This record gives sequence, C-alpha cells and structure tokens, in this order.
Amino acid sequence: MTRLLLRWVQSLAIAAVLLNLAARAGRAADTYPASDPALPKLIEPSQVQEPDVYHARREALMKEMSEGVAVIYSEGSEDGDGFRQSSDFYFLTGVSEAGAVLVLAPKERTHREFLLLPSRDPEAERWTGERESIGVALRKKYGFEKIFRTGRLAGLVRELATRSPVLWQVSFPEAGGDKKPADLELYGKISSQLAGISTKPLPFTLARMRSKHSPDEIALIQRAIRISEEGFRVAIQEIRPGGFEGTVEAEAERVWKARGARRPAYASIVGSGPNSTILHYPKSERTMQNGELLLMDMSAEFAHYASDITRTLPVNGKFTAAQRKVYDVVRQAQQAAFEMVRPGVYFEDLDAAARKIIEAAGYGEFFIHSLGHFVGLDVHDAGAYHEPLAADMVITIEPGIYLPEQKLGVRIEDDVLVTETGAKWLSDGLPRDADEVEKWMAARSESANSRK
Ligand SMILES: [Mn+2]
Repeated sequence: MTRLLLRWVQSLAIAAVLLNLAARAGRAADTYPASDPALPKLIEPSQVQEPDVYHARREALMKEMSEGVAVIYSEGSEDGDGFRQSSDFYFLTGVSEAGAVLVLAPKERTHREFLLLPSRDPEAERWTGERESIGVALRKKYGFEKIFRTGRLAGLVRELATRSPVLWQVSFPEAGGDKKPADLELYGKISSQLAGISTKPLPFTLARMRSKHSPDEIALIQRAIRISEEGFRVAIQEIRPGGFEGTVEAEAERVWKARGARRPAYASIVGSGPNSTILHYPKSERTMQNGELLLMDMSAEFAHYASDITRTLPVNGKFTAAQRKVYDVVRQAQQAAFEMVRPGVYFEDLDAAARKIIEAAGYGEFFIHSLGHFVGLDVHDAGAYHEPLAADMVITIEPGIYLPEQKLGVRIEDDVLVTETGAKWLSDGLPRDADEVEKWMAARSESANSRK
C-alpha cells in the first residue's frame, strides 16, 4: 500500500517536472517569430552540429587544396565563460578541445583527414573534467576515422608530405598578431628535413567558405539575434535618469544566458552622454542623466555564432531636437546602405552610400569607423572584404556620428542577410526609426508603471 502511494507520488512529481519543462519550452518558443528558420539539430552540451556538417566542410577545403597537406591548429582560449574554440578550427571540426590539431591530405588514398588530440593528463583533468580516451565512441562523436595523440603530429605530416610535397597555410593569423603561426613553425621544421617541399598560401579560401552561410548557420545567427533582441527589450526597462549603465548591461546579459547563449559575442558597450561618443566604451559604470542619449552595442553569441546590434535611445524617452537631427541622419545613412545590398555590391559601395548622406548633413568628419563587417562564427567575421558580396552572407550596417563636444554619440547597427535578389533585415525585432523608438520607450514606462 505504502509502495503504491509512493509510486503515485513519484509519478505526480515526474508529471509536474515534465509540465514545467514543457511550459518553459513554450515560453521560450513564443519569444521567436514563427517565420524564423528552425534550428539545426545541436549536440548537447557543447552546442555543436552533427559531425557530417564539419566533414562536408573539410571535403570542400580539400577539393580546393587538391594536393599536399594542411595543418590547422586549435587556437582557442579560456574566457570568463569557459573555453572558446578558435573559429577556423571549430568551422572544420566542431571540436571544442584545447590543443587539438587537424591534418588534411587530399591526395591520400584511404585516410585523408586526421584529428590529433593532446595526451590525457589525469592531474589536469581533475580540474577541467575528464577527457575521453581514443576509441570507437570518440571517433563516432567527432566523425573522424583517424584520431591520434599530438605527439605523432610531426611524424605524420612528414610522412604525408613525402608523398605530396606541398604544405598549405589555410588559416591566417589576425592582423596585428606578431607571433609566428604554429603551422608555419611546423612547416619550417619539415622543410628543413625534407628537400623539395614547398609552402604555399591558400588565402581567402577558408574565409570565403565561412562568410557564405548554410541555412543551418543562418538559423543559428538568427537565433543569436533574437536572443539579443529580447535582451534589449528587458534591458530598456532600466533606462531612466538616475539609472545605472551597468544595470542595463547586466539585464541584457542575464536574458541571454537564460535563453541558452553561452557568452556575449563581444564586450558589451553601454555608454550614456559623453560615453556614447567612445566607440568601445568598456566600463558601463556611469549614472545616466536626464536629457542624454544611451548607446547600447551589446549582443549574444549562440552555439558559437555571433550577433551584433546597436541601439541609441534617449534616457528620458524623448529625443531633443538636436539629438533627433543627428539620429535621423544616421538612420537615413543606414537605410541608404541597406537599399544597396545585393549580390555583386562591394562593402566600399555601401560605405560610400552611407557616408554621402552623413557628409551632406555636415557630419562627415564625425563618422569615424567603417560601415560594417561580416558576422558569423566571430562577430567581426572572416571573409574576403575586398570581393563583391554574395547571397547567404550576413553583414552589419552600422553608421554612426560622434560629437564629443556635445557629449552626443549615435550608432544604429543591424544585421542583414544578403539574399539572391537583395537583402533582408535579420534584426527586425527592435524599433529603428526615431518615432518608433520614442513609442517603444513610452510603452515601456507604461508597462513598468502598471506593474507597480
Ligand atoms: Mn559591429
């Protein structure tokens, strides 16, 4: 009898948990427009896609190589939210382990791709979690037939290079880095041991692959954007004279994490008054004053994909005439650039279209950055910036005017998908025009008041 009762109580508890989970999932789903593309199947907990997605990318890269060997190192690093894999390596493997290396050899008959992982370290693993041993399960999980330890790297590459003597640089260091890249370091050693080996660059191949997104990637970017938009909607409740920049930032970031975003896509910028004119104001520690603008450039990363949105709002809900004049010019410049977006157009053309409007309004010297950038695995994503845009690329359009003397900075930034025939706003969930922005702020105070 007691056992029966216990079972009944247990099943009730389980039902309650399930109902609660379903309700939560429902609430989260309500937040996203039904027209958004469905997310691809993600493998928890690291939020990577199925291994065949990455395998297909390696195949495409090997087709471009056609011969020789390419070595791609994991260059990921720890940040406050854990380990973040470097994007080239992640794009090709979906593997989020530190110290891993990918070797590709398209001319080989049987095994053309190799994943090398660092040796196990029981001491370190007590701190960072146990790593799997190499076996069937790991090969299946990562989709590699050949997984070795990194101790075999030099020997493997030397052996492959004797059969096809070209060593490709496919992953390029970011501008400004002065460290010799690990692949060139290894290639130098091998070239000093074997005669007739050439080292060649394969510039832009990986960048081009990364900048043209698959439908799954677009769905992931769209979700990152929706999470960011929700963060804005919650965070603006905290905008008021006497409010704190840091509260606005904290509210947005809280929403992102609650929605499954692992980390900010970049350090959030929340600057009021004079801080709105500092492009990358990092501190968010000022008290907002009546009559100022608040510039918020803050967005989430979801499943390794970035989003990048900026809104500039009046702290008291109403633009002054002077603020509105500047705001409208920035908005017009953004619209002019947006209307030009289509396959075949260059970034420079978009920049020129926006700049023309800002210059005509007399603010030319106060638009001090470029108009936009690619968005993907990184917020300032890889891509061939000097080549024409193509369908399935995602870019930002973010004109700005910064007037330090007036303590007034305006930036409006949205994420745009290049389509076959033109462009589509991906961040279409937040007001953009000055009138809409004021209505948004007014509706916010009403709902904030009615809650009291
Ligand atoms: Mn940006």
